[in-house]
Amino acid sequence: AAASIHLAGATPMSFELSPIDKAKFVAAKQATQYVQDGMKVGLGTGSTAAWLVKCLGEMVEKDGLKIKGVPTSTRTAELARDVGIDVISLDEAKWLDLTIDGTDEYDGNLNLIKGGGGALLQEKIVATASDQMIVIADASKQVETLGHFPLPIEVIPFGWQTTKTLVEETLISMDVLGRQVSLRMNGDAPYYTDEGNHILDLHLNRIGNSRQFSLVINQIPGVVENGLFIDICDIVVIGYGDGRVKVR
Ligand code: ABF
Repeated sequence: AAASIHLAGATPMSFELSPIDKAKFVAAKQATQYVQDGMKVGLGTGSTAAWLVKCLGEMVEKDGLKIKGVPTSTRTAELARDVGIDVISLDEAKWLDLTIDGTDEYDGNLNLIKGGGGALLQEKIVATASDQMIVIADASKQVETLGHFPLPIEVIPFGWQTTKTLVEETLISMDVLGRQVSLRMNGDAPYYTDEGNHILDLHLNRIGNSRQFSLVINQIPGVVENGLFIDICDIVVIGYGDGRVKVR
């Protein structure tokens, strides 16, 4: 399982990948086929999206691909610049041709849970501002029903404990089975998103009606956004550890 990629101006390297990294890499590589000269492309966050950014960087350097990239996090912005992608803001781009991002879960309707990496707010804004959203994932991200992965919701720091209580009461009123809500931590301190907010992780096990759930959660004062991506993703490119790729 050797992969070859040209990283950040260094000489091309060949290296062995673990099956999970190989799966992420081949999904990312396959998704680059949707990227064409002149496109404005939303660049996702996470380890799978990082492969995509590296692959696109290689195409920019080696093949002269001309794209503008709109990153979904400071981490991705840094990586994109490092590999030579022309980075612009969403306000400069206004509208995007395509966004390619990873996910934490996807179901049979291509609805998603995202935000395990903490970038769900920018990811959702950027994906929504795109003509097309492509998700790249290894096969372990596929689920029958969303919710096994804890659902992240971004909340403003002001009164976050009150917001948490309101979220818990909402879970009870919606008859959701799993009701544990935890503040995401970064060591001993609360985690801060790029927007200066906190994240509550909702351990639900199963989200029956994800569309309804997303609407109700976003009504709670203090909640900025949740990690359910409903009707946003158009295509999922699934990579496997043996190098196979499937498109849904
Ligand atoms: C982003 O990165 C997030 O929305 C999701 O939480 C995470 C997936 O990370 P990885 O590709 O490392 O599994 O796409």
